[in-house]
Amino acid sequence: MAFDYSAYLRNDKLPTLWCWGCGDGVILKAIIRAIVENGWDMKDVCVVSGIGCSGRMSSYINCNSVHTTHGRALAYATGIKLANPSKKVIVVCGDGDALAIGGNHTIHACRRNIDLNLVLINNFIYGLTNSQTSPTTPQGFWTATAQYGNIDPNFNACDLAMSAGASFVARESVLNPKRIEKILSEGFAHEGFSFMEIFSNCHINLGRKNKMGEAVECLRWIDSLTLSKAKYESLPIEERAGKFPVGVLHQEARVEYTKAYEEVRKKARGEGK
Ligand SMILES: Cc1ncc(C[n+]2csc(CCOP(=O)(O)OP(=O)(O)O)c2C)c(N)n1
Repeated sequence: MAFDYSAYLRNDKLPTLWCWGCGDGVILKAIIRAIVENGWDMKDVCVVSGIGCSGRMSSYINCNSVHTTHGRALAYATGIKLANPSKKVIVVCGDGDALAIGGNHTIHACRRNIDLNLVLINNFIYGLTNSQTSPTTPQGFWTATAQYGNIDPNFNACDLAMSAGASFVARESVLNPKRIEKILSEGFAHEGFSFMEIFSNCHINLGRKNKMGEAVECLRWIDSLTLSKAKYESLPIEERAGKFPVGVLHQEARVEYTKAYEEVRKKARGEGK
């Protein structure tokens, strides 16, 4: 039987404000399926988002939600989780939101290993505001702020998350909705900071402006960037530039922040050792 999304959506907010064919819709459905797979009660789930096309996610899922300021979703989410450690907190950010203005919050959330689930929708551009360069925009691409081609080197967000200490790191692309569901489901089940990057198509504000005439060309371009972890690791280092492995890239058990914080609270109350 077809999955009934309507029970998990704010149906009065539909249709979404996203452009036709935007990958954000694929990710919205995968988030819902991963919540259901984990057996989470929607009353216990909180979706926190920043500002951007991706930020609209918190408006559409029918649960507790906060649509916060640009770049500060993880700061809000950290407060929500510390005050309510039993709640399941999902944070949805764009590449600009989580890696530019909010980059600082991202690295420190990874370092603390707080039990938040960051879904980073990487469409390689500032989508909502019409095509400014983001930290993941490839070199040479046209953007509204780099009209002769972007010269900034882009960084690999999953490598950044691993170096900063995230205990679950994974990547997929909107070309594989079932695999997105799988990594989200595993990331949601993981205790600690889960960093899940999804490559998504902004065929309007990235593709079309970079001479990818059709949405499908933008998807083909995304497909050309990704390969399995095993294939990536078999490549000589000099051939890895511009390629991104997909799947679960890192998972470890590490002390979770709200648990450590509870110990501090006990000590402060004179209950600890
Ligand atoms: C403090 C602040 N600076 C700038 C903006 C304008 N602004 C809104 S969304 C956005 C970028 C969106 O890009 P991204 O985070 O990659 O998300 P996308 O729209 O691509 O999903 C910017 C610069 C803002 N709302 N607040």
